[in-house]
Amino acid sequence: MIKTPLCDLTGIEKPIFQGGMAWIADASLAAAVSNAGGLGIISAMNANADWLRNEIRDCRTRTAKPFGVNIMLQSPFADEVAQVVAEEKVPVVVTGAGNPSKYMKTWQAAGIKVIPVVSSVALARLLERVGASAIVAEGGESGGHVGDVSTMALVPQVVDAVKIPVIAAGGIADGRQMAAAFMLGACGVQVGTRFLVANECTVSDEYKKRVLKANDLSTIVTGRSINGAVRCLKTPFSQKFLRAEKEGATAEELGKMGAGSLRKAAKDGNYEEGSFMCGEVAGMVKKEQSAAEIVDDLMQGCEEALKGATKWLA
Ligand code: TUI
Repeated sequence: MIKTPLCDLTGIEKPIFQGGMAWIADASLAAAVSNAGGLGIISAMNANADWLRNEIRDCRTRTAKPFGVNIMLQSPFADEVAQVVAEEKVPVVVTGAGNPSKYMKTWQAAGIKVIPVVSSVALARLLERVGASAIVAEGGESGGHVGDVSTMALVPQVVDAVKIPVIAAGGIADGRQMAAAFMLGACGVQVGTRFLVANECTVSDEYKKRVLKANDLSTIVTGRSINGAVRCLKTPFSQKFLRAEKEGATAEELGKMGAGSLRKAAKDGNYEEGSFMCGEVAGMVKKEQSAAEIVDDLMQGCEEALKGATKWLA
C-alpha cells in the first residue's frame, strides 16, 4: 500500500491526480478517476459558469468521493468560474497557466484546498506564502501549455523551496515514473496523457487513435515564439503552425490560427485542423483501459519499483 501526506490532505486513497485537460476532462472522466481512488479533475477550460456548475453537479451524481476542478487562468471566464467553485464548495481547485493569488481568500473561505500548477520555483514560493495547500510542479514533458524546465530538474527544486506537499507532473504514465517522482521528493503525481485513452474519457475517437499510434518522437512544441508554448502531436496543423512561426508570423496571426484548434481535435476529431495536445509519454500509451485499471496499474507498478529500488545497493 502507498499512502502519502497528499492522501490525508485531500481525502483520496491513492496519490494520483488526473490532469485537468481542457475540452477533455469532464464529469465522466473525473468521477471515474475519483471512484478509482485518485483525484478526478473537471477542466473549466474556456467554458462559462453554467457549464461548469452543471458538470460539478453531474460529477456529484456519479461519485461520493473527493474531486477537483481545474481553472485555466487565461480563460475569459476565469472570474465567474472562480465564483462557481466557491459556491459549489468543490473540495479541490487546481489552477493552471497563471497566478491564482487574487482568488485565494474567496476559495479558502469556502474551505477549498487550492493546489496551483507551477513551472517555476519562484511561483511555487509565492503561492505557498498566499496559502496554497500543495503545489503541482509541472515539467516541460507534459502536454498542452508547458514551461521551460523538465520534471526531473523542476520537482526537486520545488520540493526544496516549499514546505507544502509537491505533486509531480509531466512525463508520468506508468508506475516506474511515479516511483521516480517519489524519489525526487514528490508525494503524488498528476497524470494526463494516459487518461486520454481511458474508457470513460469522452474525447474523440480520432484523438485516442492518434495517441495510441504515437511514439517517443511524436510530440512537438508550438508557440515558443509568442510565449505560449504548447506540446502537441506532430500533425498537419501543428507543423503548419511551426512553419508560420519560423516565417515570422505575428502573435495576432498565430492566435487566429490557433483559436478553436484544441476543440477541433478533442470534440470533432479533426486531424487536419486540430491541436492534439499530449505529453512526451504518448509513446508509452498503448491500450485503452478503464480509469480504474489505469490507476491500479500505476499503483502496482510504483509499489514494485519502490520495493526494487535498493537492488543496486552494495
Ligand atoms: O495549464 C496547463 N496546461 C494547459 S492549459 C491548456 S488550454 C490552452 N488552450 C489553448 C492554448 C493554450 C492553452 C492546455 N494545457 N498546465 C499548467 C501549467 N501552468 N503549466 C505551466 C503553468 C504556469 C505557467 C505560468 C503557471 C503559472 C504561470 O505563471 C505566470 C504568471 O502569471 O506568473
